[in-house]
Amino acid sequence: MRTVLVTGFGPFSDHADNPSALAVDALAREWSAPDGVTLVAEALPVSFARATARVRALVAEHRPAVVVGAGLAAGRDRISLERVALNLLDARIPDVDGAQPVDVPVVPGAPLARGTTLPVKAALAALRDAGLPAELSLSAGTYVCNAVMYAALEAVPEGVPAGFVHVPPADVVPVADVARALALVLDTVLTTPVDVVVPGGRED
Ligand code: PCA
Repeated sequence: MRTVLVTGFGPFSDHADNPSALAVDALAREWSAPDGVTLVAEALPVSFARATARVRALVAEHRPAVVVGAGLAAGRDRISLERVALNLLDARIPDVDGAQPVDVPVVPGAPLARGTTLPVKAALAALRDAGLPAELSLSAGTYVCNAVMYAALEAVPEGVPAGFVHVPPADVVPVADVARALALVLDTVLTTPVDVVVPGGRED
């Protein structure tokens, strides 16, 4: 049995209903996992300390074959497949525990960046083929989502794909579409563990 770990995030700031947790709930109800695959889905607290500890504990407990995190990016209008987690925290607002780290690393002494190990270009093609608004993103930011992506990439053994998906507010992309996108990301990584090599760079 292979386990797939998918996390969302609970409420924070003025986002009482975090669409990432709602989409992960919908995924857990609706995704038909391939034979031999089980899904572990959980909403994490928007707390630097507790969310990173929890994702590490979930990886240690379940030894997942795939890890996909999801979180809200309120300013984006597309489902964003994150390419890079930074070993840098710079919180614009305090987390739900009141912590507001500024210019400190997620993991002291560790490399500045870790790249996703999800096949994000293959996943992007699958999302676009399904008519979903999607893009690659070069940074998961410097808040709790980035910390969780960095921690997950550090926690998994070599060869276990892990990464992060940022999702727009529910009035921009409906939760059902986000759930469908997460299912497509999982289906892609389970069938295409090595990414396709197609240009993904942009003129920003
Ligand atoms: N979005 C925030 C933290 C939790 C969430 O859903 C972020 O992008 O860091």
